[in-house]
Amino acid sequence: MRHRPQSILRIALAAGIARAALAAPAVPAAEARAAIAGKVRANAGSLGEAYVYLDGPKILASRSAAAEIKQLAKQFVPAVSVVQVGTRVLFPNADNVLHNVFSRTPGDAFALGPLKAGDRPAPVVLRKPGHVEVFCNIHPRMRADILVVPNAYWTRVRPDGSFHISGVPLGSHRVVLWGPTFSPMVQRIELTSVGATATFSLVGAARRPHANRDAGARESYDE
Ligand SMILES: [Cu+2]
Repeated sequence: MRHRPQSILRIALAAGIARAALAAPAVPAAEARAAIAGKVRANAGSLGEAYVYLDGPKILASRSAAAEIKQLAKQFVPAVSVVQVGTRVLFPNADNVLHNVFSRTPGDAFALGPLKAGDRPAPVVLRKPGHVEVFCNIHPRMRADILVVPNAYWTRVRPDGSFHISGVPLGSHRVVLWGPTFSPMVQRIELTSVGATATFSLVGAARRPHANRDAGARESYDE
């Protein structure tokens, strides 16, 4: 039985590998994370509504994630929303007049058709990250801005210009500053275990005029 010692060796090796596998933790160690802190400089009182998010891989929102933008007093309420990709967005008509809600934003376009007072149309699922512009076919002044973010790493900038996103995996990230009234700004940061800082300046930045429904100005995003 010339091959027997080899078999024993193989078994021993296999046992060794099995032991090594058993010794390894069954669950990989938690991914190292840290916080991104930052500041948006703006002229006093001019910051308005602003958000910071991390551009990167799409992570769908949980199935239960939902947001509501109602039609009330011939306006969309709220006028600005941030939702994670995959979120169901409801557009109930809380007015006594007819509305007709639609978006032509590529990748997230929809048309709900005529909505009577009290109608609650089926939710719209927004699948493409970016800035989605929503209008009403009947009332040209009605407008809603939705920022569809690719993942859960986003926050609203505080009135003093500071922001903080915690629990972010270490590595290189594209930090985006977005608001409905200015062009988005992007900054790349390297997040280490001690954290990272991102600073944006809106001082002197051009205000973005609100596009009407035909202009459809739009940013591009990596996917
Ligand atoms: Cu309307």
